[in-house]
Amino acid sequence: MTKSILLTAVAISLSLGGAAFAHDYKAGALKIGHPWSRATPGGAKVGGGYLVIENTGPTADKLIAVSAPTIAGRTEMHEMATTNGVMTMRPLDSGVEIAPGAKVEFKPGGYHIMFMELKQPLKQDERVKGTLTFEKAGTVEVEFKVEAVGARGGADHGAHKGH
Ligand SMILES: [Cu+2]
Repeated sequence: MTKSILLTAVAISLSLGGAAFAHDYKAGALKIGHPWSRATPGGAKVGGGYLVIENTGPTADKLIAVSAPTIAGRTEMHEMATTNGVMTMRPLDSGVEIAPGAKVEFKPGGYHIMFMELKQPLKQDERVKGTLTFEKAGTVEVEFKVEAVGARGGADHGAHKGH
């Protein structure tokens, strides 16, 4: 069953300049806050993507796909967790639900977006175009702001070396 989807993606404050500005998007009742990524070393084949999704509406929605074809051959959603002291990561194949009133954070060490098969290194201060697809809210175009290599640092992506 295909429904036509009314989508509103509103980019706010993108034109203010300066490195530290947050940027936000809207898709129906969903608020998408500050998509960002991290600069990658030259040979890296994967990069991370992070953002916050808040559901201000009365019904649940689900992030079912992310893509960024200009930089990545494919893009997945993953969950990072520590089990018995070992960092592991698993693909979130069925997507990530955002319950009514909930705020889901994609951040280093937790849920994250993985840009795989990188076509070029991600450079600090670049903006990377991506598309988020929600079950109900439809598709939303966003830009991931590339921050410094160690942004919100930590050894959180060590487990990705095996990708
Ligand atoms: Cu991952």
